[in-house]
Amino acid sequence: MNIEKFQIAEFNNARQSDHQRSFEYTAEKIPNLNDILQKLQDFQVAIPSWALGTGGTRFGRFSGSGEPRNLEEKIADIGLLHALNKSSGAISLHIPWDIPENAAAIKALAAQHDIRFDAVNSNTFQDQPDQALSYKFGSLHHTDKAVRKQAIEHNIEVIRYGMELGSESLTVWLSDGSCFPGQLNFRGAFKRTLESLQEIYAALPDAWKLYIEYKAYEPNFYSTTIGDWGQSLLFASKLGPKAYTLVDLGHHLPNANIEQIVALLLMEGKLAGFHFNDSKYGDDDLTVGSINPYQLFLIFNELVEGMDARGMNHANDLGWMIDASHNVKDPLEDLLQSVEAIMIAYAQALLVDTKALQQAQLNNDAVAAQEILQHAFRTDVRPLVAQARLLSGGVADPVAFYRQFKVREQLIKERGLKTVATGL
Ligand code: RM4
Ligand code: MN
Ligand code: MN
Repeated sequence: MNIEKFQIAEFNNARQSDHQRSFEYTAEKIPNLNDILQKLQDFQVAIPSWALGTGGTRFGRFSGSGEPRNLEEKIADIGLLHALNKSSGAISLHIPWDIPENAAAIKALAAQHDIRFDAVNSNTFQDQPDQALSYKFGSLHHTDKAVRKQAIEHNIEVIRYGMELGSESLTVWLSDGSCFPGQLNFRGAFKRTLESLQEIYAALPDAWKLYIEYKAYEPNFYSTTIGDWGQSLLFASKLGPKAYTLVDLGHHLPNANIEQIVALLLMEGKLAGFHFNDSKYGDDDLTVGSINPYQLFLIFNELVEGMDARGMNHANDLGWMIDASHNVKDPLEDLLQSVEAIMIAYAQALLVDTKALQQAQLNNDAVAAQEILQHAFRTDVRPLVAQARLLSGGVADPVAFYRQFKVREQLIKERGLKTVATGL
């Protein structure tokens, strides 16, 4: 389905005077308003191809309706999101869930929607029906050289797909690990993984980056071979300048200070980027900002401060992606909420009075530091985010538009009630 310009205009006009009032109220207190609006307009968050269908749990999957049946329909879905919020102009593909059979046609379709190709993701955590050897006991760390070779070749194939589409990074997330004490020789597993990653690294084209994702536990429950940011950074440092550590918010042990991790990785020039989601317990893959928006803000605060300290471009110098998959929400509504939560946290971080905060830190003034941070966090920046979206041609309130124009109902008419998108 297409969203028509007149629908957007009609919807926005009905909200214009309300929006204008709240925007002016917030805007008059912001000295660098235009700079902030421009940064918000530039910021794009990639949508993972596996988040467009209703996710399942290991207990089952309750598929939604009107889900995309192929990659073309997934791109169309992201096109819808981007038309509404103007901040979702990128897609991240997971291979082999979404193989671009005809790369040129897929590229052209994405370009029509103003969507570029973000990192490509390999999958050596599941066995595919036509696969020769099993990943039951790992992939890049496997004790059997033949399994490692198969996993390396898969990653190189994923790079090739990415090159055809214009991606410039490969994200490797491994489920490799062990479930019981004694099952695995930790040093052996590390060394084998390093050797495998070295072969993948050698196959990277010049401008490409390798993103190494870590995860504390699950599906292995005793050890994960790339279990935390220290282990990921160790691999990234040994591999070389094209290798970076990727932070997925749900991949930490409870209460981890993620903002501190981010600050240090940025300082070392080794932060790849993010997989955004939120969690109450572990890798829950809940909507980012739904459980702990303050943490998200604190992370963005470190990002903005740390990127500015290195003269980095907020929009382009790190990889920004959502990585969530739900079993109860309409995936498109969930993604609209996710992007909005990210934009809000980013806007709040842009409001932090950095100089005053640095002074408070020098004075060991914890009270002033808290006042400064929470002043930014408690500012209602939704009108700023909406203004940036309107300036880019999007809609004042994406979720309200989606419901008012019955987008899902239209998609069900086009695609049917019983559709299942590839993914988790
Ligand atoms: C993993 C990890 C990866 C994602 C898969 C689907 O937990 O977050 O980034 O590709 O899930
Ligand atoms: Mn992830
Ligand atoms: Mn995950």
